[in-house]
Parts: sequence; structure tokens; C-alpha cells
Amino acid sequence: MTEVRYNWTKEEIAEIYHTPLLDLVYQAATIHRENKDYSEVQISSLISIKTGGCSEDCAYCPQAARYNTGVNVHAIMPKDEVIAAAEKAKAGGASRLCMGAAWREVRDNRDFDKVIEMVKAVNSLDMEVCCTLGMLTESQAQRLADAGLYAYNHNLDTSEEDYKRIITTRTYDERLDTLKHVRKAKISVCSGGIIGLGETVADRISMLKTLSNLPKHPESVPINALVPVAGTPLADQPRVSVWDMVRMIATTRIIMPKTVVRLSAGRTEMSVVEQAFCFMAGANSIFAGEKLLTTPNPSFDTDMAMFDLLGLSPRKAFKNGRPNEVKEVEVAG
Ligand code: SAM
Ligand code: DTB
Ligand code: SF4
Repeated sequence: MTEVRYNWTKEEIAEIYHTPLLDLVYQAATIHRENKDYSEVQISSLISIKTGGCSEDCAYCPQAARYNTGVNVHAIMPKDEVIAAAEKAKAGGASRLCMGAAWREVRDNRDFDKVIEMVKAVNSLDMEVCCTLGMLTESQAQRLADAGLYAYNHNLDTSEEDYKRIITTRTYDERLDTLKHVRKAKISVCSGGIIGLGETVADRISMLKTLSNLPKHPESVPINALVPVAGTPLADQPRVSVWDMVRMIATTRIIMPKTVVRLSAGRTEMSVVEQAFCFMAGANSIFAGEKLLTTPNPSFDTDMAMFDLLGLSPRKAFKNGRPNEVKEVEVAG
């Protein structure tokens, strides 16, 4: 059985990352196959409950108010629209719904009260509910947990060293504090990053070190390929190589063996063969549904055809327990 470690060094992670590609995939696939459910893929569907107009300056993000990206700015969505979207996602095979808001942080106001009602409503559809709302205090995390929130997504995005190049309106430590608050409230932690921001390989390794040295590994780690959006400072970044995606996924799988690794943004640019490589390298989750938050994503039907072809099956909701009783990732799956 693979040992779960929390003391990976940058040197060790770099050595894994730079392993010849086929050996790396073989090693990651071997670890993945120790998990009896390796052919199951967890499907999350995203919904943007509050779009655009964000005060932050994240260089990759189409929803930052300061960039002209043509995104349709929307106030918070009514609860019945969220429920309709959740039902559609469930019918498409999704076991998790992730509600995203273009906020720097949550404020204790009527919009947050509405999110709490949405969490309760989606939970009652027997779906795992996730939110990504920006920074949270301890009491806000607890309120979400009490409403039945299953998971919270809060990405580190890049390394601590590279953070200021990408975002100047908040610090890495603030990001880590929110992760602590989420953990303390016993909500499942989802935290990963983006590649293709112009970061170095050392930055990727540093981010993976931070994630794998947390007191507990995140239950999910999304690996996003930058979706370059016109109007953002990173609009002209070249498309990230699929081999970099494979290396990142395989390294994540090896150093966090029990974690769900999500092949996240960037799939519209990838062929089925390229995605199959990512699943082989240990990815066991995707975002499904025509849209991510504001950019396109493959449709449920396209993904189901891919699952049939590759012999993958969607994972059922609540496999690791109900909200507040999520099994720790150290427990063998
Ligand atoms: N505002 C909240 C926050 O920043 O945590 C939640 C929503 S924010 C859009 C969620 C995540 O989406 C970001 O942390 C980033 O990882 C990802 N993201 C945003 N724009 C992206 C892009 N163009 N390409 C890839 N990932 C992106
Ligand atoms: C994550 O890691 N990726 C998702 C989700 N968590 C919130 C978001 C991707 C967004 C891609 C750009 C867009 O659609 O706006
Ligand atoms: Fe705002 Fe989140 Fe986009 Fe940053 S990533 S600009 S915090 S919506």
C-alpha cells in the first residue's frame, strides 16, 4: 500500500516531475491502480452564480472588473435557476455541483444568505455541493458547513514565489488561511492550480510542495490549463503542452496518492487521446457541462461518448460519506 507523505521536498518532487515521460505515467498509473476504483471518474458541474465585476486583478481571469473581456456581468442568480441547472447536471451524470462567485471574499450580507439557501437546496437533490466564493472567515466556513456544504474550492493557482506576478490584490497567506478555515469546518478541501501562466517548472513544483505539505492533503486537486481570454493580461500566452498537463497530473497522483486529481479547464483543446493519457496518468475527475464558469467546455454527451470509449464510469455521489463526515484522504479508498 502506498504511504501517504506530508514532507515531500522540492528536490524529490522535481525528480518525479522530470522522470522520462512513459516511466512517469507508468509509475503514476501503478499507484492509481492500487485504488480499486481506478476506472471511476468523479464528475463535477460548474455554475457561475455571480458573474464578472470582481475587484481582484488575477491576470488569468475573465471576471476581473478591470479587464475588458466582454463577459456578461450578472448579479446573484435566483435559487430556482440554480436548482434547474443542478437537476440538468445530475441528469447528465454529475454527482457534484460547484457554484462559483466572482467575489474577492464572502461578506456577511443578503447575497451570502442566498448562497446558504442554494447550498441547502442542492444538498436536498442528493448531490455533493461545492462552492468557490473567494476568501472565507472561520465563521463563514462554519455557516456553509452547517448548511450542508460538501466541498470548497480555493486554488493556490501558482507558487508562493510567483504569486505577485499573477495577483497583487491578495497574498498567498490569505489563500492558505481560507484553506485552514475550510478544513477546520470539516468541509472537503479542493485546491489546485493553473499551468500555462508563464510560470517556470520550479513554480509548478513549489505549488505542489505547498499542497502536499499541508497538514492533510486536499481531497481534490484541480489541475487547470490556462484558458487564455482576450482582454486579460495573459490573453497571448501560448497553449500549454499536453505533455506538461500529463506530467503535472502524474506528479500530483504520485505525491498525493489518495487525492482526487481533476483534469480541469482546457479540455476543449484536448483530443480524446490526450485526455486518455491524463486519465492513465491518474486523473480521476473532470468538470462536465457545456460551460466552465464563463468559457466553453465539452458537452455531457461528448464526455459520455468518451467514457464509453475508454471504459470509464461516473462516480456516485457521497462515496466518501455525507457532509461533515468526509473520510480523511489518508484512509485507503
Ligand atoms: N473568485 C473565487 C476565487 O478566485 O477563488 C472563485 C472563482 S475563480 C474564477 C476560481 C478559479 O478559476 C481560479 O482560482 C482559477 O484557478 C480558475 N480560473 C479562472 N480563470 C481561469 C482561466 N482563464 N483559465 C483557467 N483557470 C481559470
Ligand atoms: C477550478 O479549478 N477550475 C474551475 C473551478 N475550479 C472553479 C474554473 C475554471 C474557470 C475557467 C475560466 C472560465 O470559465 O471563466
Ligand atoms: Fe475574482 Fe476569482 Fe477571477 Fe480572481 S479568479 S478575478 S478572485 S473571480
